[in-house]
Amino acid sequence: MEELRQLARSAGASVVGSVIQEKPRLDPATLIGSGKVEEVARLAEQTHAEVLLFDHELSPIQQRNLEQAVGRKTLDRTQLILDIFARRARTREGRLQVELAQLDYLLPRLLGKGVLLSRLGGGIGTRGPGETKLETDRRRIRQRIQSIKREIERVRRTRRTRHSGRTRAEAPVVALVGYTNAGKSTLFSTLTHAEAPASDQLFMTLDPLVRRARLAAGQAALLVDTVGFIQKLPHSLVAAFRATLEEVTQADLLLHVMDASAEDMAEREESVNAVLDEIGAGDRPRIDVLNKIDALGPERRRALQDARPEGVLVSARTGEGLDTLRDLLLRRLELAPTSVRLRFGAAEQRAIASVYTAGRVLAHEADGDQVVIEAEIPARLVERYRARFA
Ligand SMILES: Nc1nc2c(ncn2[C@@H]2O[C@H](COP(=O)(O)OP(=O)(O)OP(=O)(O)O)[C@@H](O)[C@H]2O)c(=O)[nH]1
Ligand SMILES: [Mg+2]
Repeated sequence: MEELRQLARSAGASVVGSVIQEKPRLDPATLIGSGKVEEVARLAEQTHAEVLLFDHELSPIQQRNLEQAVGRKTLDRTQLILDIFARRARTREGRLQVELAQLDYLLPRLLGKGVLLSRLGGGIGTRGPGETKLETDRRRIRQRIQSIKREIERVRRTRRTRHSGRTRAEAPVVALVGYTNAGKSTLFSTLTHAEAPASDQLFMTLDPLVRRARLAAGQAALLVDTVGFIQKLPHSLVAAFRATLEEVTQADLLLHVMDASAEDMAEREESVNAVLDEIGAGDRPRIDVLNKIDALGPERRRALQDARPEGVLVSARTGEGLDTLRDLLLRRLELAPTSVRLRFGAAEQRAIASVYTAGRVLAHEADGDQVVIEAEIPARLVERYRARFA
């Protein structure tokens, strides 16, 4: 319930009351029992509530029945999350992805031709998908879904071209992943000296942000800040954000940022692992970053480190532990400068130029119609160069 509260606040609502029902069998018509419906209706009246939020998924029928019985707009957890995403989307790609997720959620819920999209789709605000024609039918929605998918695919291809060039030449890519509110953006800002908006609201970050992080003299990595995950993350959102999350599946290394001060850290970790598996990033090399240790006493820190010897304890806020994290990154990313002697054909200008970008050239000499270069390059690139230019 605390998480639902936080979600509600992040969607711009203020919470005026809450009701819990423990019930072994859910009511197919209204989810909660009829007595409970009356109790909720009374509470809504007393508190002047405008919206009802359910932590549980509602069927279209349940949603309609509840709205009629209580006379209030009624949303389930998925719709609430979609609503927050719709508020946060800034870039064209982000907006397209959110709209795709909303339509995907709506499509099976259209009860018949001509159902009002605004009623089903609009969240706490009026952020339903489309916003253009409120009355529409399935066929039009399917067409829209297709055209959004094509558009997203186009954006994705552009990014991929940019990305592969960047990755090879410059630096390894490290993606920050984790539960929403774990402190990913705060850590990102500290490591890159950039300003990624961070706040106590859930799903603050939507669009991925890439910046260079200097780890030691002449050694850097590209850091990617990404959208956070949550328990019961709507499947349509994961699917819609596949393009964005590609940054994660292709990263050289993942930093799994966890809020070590959260009581349910282990459950959150499970949720994150499930999403990582779903997007095909489950097998990426990973470092567990246990964040917010400034909020823990010495006892709990010790217990935490004992329980997770591989994890790195940090505070993105105070900077504690970040040197250890940087050292570990340097090692895991194999960034240590390594001497190589390489031989190129005179025509291989691009490859020669790439050595200059990748490392430090110590000597560059002609040998007949060939070019011999002595350089120091990151250890991780040594095999790749030696195989072709020995
Ligand atoms: N005490 C403490 N708070 C932190 C620390 N790091 C981040 N926070 C706070 O945690 C909240 C969430 O931080 P963000 O960096 O926005 O978290 P995020 O993982 O990027 O969240 P989303 O983008 O919403 O998924 C903010 O209020 C931060 O100030 C830390 O090391 N210690
Ligand atoms: Mg963030």
